Amino acid sequence: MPLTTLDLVSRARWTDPSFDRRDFLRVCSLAAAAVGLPATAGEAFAASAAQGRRPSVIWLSFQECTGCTETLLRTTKPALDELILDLISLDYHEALMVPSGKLAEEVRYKAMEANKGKFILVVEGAIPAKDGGIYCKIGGKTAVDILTEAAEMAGAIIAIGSCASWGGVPSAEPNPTGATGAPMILKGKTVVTIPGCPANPYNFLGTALQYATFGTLPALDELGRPMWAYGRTIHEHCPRRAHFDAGRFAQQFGDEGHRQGYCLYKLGCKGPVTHANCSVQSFGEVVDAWPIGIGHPCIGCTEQKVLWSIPLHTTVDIERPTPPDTYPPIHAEQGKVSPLATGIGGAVVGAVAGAAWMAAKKVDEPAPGSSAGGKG
Ligand code: FSX
Ligand code: SF4
Ligand code: F3S
Repeated sequence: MPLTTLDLVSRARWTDPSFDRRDFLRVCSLAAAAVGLPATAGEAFAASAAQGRRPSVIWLSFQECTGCTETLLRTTKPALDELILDLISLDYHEALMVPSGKLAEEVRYKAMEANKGKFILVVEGAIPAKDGGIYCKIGGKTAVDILTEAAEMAGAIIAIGSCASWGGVPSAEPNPTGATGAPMILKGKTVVTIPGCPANPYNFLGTALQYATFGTLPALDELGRPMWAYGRTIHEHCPRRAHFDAGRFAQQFGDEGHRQGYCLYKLGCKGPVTHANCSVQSFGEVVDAWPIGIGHPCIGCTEQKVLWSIPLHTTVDIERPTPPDTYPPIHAEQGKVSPLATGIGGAVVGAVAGAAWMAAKKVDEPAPGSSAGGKG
């Protein structure tokens, strides 16, 4: 099998005595922490990679802008070189590998054969299904055929980005190529989807590293999205939420409210109906590197039913437009306790004291059936 440049650099790095293993362990720990896994997962990543068990990754690219790869290029925990040289074996990626044409295809087939049933198949970009799939062909084969064939041999399938998850930008009306997502082509197979346009690289890394190390996939929602990353809406943990609750809204781009960092709901923010974690996990190491962080409303890029379906600056209905009116009092009078609290406190103290008295009583009493007798 012809070696790729990545193989050569990787092997040189592993046999280089100056390569610092502690540094490597640090990288693994950072990777685990960045994706919310416990510190022990970092040690497991490192042990797994040190034993040469770096999983083979085959990365297919179809209808896309390469933004998903671009964001991955900018991570620092781990940096891409650390990821592809130390943690995984990236055996095929058109944008990052040196071979091209026939040689690249050969590399892909050999890697898939050698790692059959074990490799991670990453799909970036939508798949055009209209007219026999003729709108995207590589090496004479349609994207539909390439994907179907690779998926049959893969151990895990991850669709990165909204394009691969459900069609994304290429599927916007009138969708001339019949662009759709990997799960729609691979019906019946488990496809982990990491939507986002582009996808948040840490959501991809967390999923890939979990599979690489433990052979498991995270819990997924009904759309194939990892729950740890897509279980809540942006609105639930948005740093501007306090402004929303207080009724402070930017009314126009550039107005005083916008400059003050007020809530962007009235400018069309889709945070209330968009499931994603970008409000707590930025895309890179730049502070506030996410749409709302730089003053633009969320456009719902992780949601098929929002992005390209609802106009960008149209407001959405939200379940709870106002905060609940049942917050507990914050400023209780000093030195006094409410009758209700006294009642509950009394009941609790009474119960504890009563239980203690009963326990003491039981200790003092002779055991039932003992010769000393007693009332029990
Ligand atoms: Fe799609 Fe990825 Fe949007 Fe681009 O490549 S999810 S067009 S930003 O980035 O596939
Ligand atoms: Fe944040 Fe948007 Fe919700 Fe306002 S509407 S709190 S900007 S998510
Ligand atoms: Fe996308 Fe909205 Fe986050 S547009 S990147 S889900 S803030």
